[in-house]
Amino acid sequence: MSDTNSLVTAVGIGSAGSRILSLLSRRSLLVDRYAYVSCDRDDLSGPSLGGRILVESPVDQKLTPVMVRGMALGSYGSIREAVAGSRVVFVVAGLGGATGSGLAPVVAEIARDAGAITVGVAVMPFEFERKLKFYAGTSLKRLRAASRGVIVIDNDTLMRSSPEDSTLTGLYDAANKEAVNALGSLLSKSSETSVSVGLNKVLGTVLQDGYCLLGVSNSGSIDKAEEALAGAVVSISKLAEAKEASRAVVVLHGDSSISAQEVGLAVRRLGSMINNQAVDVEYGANYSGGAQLQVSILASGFTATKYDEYDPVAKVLAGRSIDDAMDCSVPEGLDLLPSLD
Ligand SMILES: Nc1nc2c(ncn2[C@@H]2O[C@H](COP(=O)(O)OP(=O)(O)OP(=O)(O)O)[C@@H](O)[C@H]2O)c(=O)[nH]1
Ligand SMILES: [Mg+2]
Repeated sequence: MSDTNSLVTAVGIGSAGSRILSLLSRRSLLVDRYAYVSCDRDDLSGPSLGGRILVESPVDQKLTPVMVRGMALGSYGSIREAVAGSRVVFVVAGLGGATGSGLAPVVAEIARDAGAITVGVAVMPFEFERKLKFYAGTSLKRLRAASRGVIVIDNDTLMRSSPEDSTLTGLYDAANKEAVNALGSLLSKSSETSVSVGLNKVLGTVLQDGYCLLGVSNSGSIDKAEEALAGAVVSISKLAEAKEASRAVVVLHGDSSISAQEVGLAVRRLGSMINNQAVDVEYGANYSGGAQLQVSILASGFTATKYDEYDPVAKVLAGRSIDDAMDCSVPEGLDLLPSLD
């Protein structure tokens, strides 16, 4: 890798990706540069920092991921510029809609081809958004294929802390607060109010085979570290077989009363809670929060997740592919036919 590739860039795509990244960019993070890509002008009016790429789209039809990819062909150059010179690129998107699902894998591919270590950050649909599951499932696989690692965040995990009578915007606000506290603590710089995990350790966990899942939970009880840790483990168990985890990072986010003992407890107890004492655990702490303690677990090594069910076609095909396109490929080593000149 050349010395010129030194920046850490984060790209937010579509409505959820732009909103979450814009909130994150207000924190002091190990990210040098921000950029946003969307078909919706509104998504680009929120962020105060960073480049904005508007993909022009017709307003009179419902978009699909395939259409968005087609419309974005003219924006590849701007996307390439936005990620140029990066050592690491985080691609943040909510999957299931047209923009995030269509473009997250494309941006990841462009960043990978520019020589960056590419990490997807995928926010998966709420359980009630059944219609979004298929696009979310297919896009997650494409994003995985185009990235060195993918952090998966389930919207239902993030929703657990919000009251049942929340409005949709209230739900998003609560989910975003949860996601931003967790991701912000994982990627924070070391300061007076935080003991940073460090980018190398986070990447050491994320860049593994399979998927990397984010579990989150809060507690204000007397045993808050134990209770929040257990809740975070439960949230991961809802997505995959927790004992498959091979590496993990635990971060505690709360006020200045978080003790070293509580951090130690979380690190020691995690192995027994997921039934895998061999799991390799890193940790960090952030003291800039409130009395409620948030415990986030980033765990990796999951080969099977509940999202495999989101794409029933792939399940039926079991690794085979449908010959449904007019694309063709020439086997390697075979000279191109003269007629193609
Ligand atoms: N956590 C969180 N999820 C969101 C937010 N906005 C949308 N989502 C979810 O993210 C997924 C994708 O939705 P959007 O981001 O709105 O879709 P998009 O990528 O903008 O795509 P289109 O608008 O369809 O072109 C869905 O499951 C939404 O529920 C948000 O602010 N926070
Ligand atoms: Mg949108």
